[in-house]
Amino acid sequence: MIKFDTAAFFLDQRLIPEVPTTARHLSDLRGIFADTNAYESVIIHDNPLIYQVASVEPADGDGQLHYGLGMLLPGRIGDEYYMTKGHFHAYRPAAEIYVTLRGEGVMLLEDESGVSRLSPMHTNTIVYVPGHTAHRTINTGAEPLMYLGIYPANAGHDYASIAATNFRSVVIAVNGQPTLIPRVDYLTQFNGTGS
Ligand code: S6P
Ligand code: ZN
Repeated sequence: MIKFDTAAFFLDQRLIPEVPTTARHLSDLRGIFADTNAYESVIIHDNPLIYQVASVEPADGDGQLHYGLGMLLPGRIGDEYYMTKGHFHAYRPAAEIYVTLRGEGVMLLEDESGVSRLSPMHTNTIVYVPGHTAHRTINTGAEPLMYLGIYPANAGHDYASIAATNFRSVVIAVNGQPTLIPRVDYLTQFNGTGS
């Protein structure tokens, strides 16, 4: 049992709830991992927790902020690391700040024209997610990746738009290093050859 450690996080006198508001298991991430054989070989006997989020929504309306404490577990499916579903904000101009509290990872960012880039996530660093940008959190380390995401109250989630392509790039382990490559290249050349 992995502890969802919220005890240290008081913000504006509000304790982030100890009970996560979202928990996604491997079965919730069907279609996300590129190596479908690797996915099926795990899901047939196990359905591990991949990540959970405790979201806090103090108030709605113009100028308000929501925030969420995320915990993304370490692990891999095939050559890919455990990752979040990823989304655009339903209100496209809404930006977001991610503060990494613990662990090692990368944020995969993809703009509306399909251009991708990675932003590193290390303890005590910030990733700025601009508006109009799909974002997926990826744990490349050996420990749980803990992060705080802070976003406008009206941001919302649009999962469907980016699910259509499932991001145009993948992050895979090549010689143990996280590497960004076009999904099409992974599917045609790299599938099953990473390490
Ligand atoms: C919300 C923010 C995070 C994510 C969380 C889970 O705007 O970006 O709280 O919701 O990291 O990711 P996902 O893609 O499953 O919502
Ligand atoms: Zn977001």
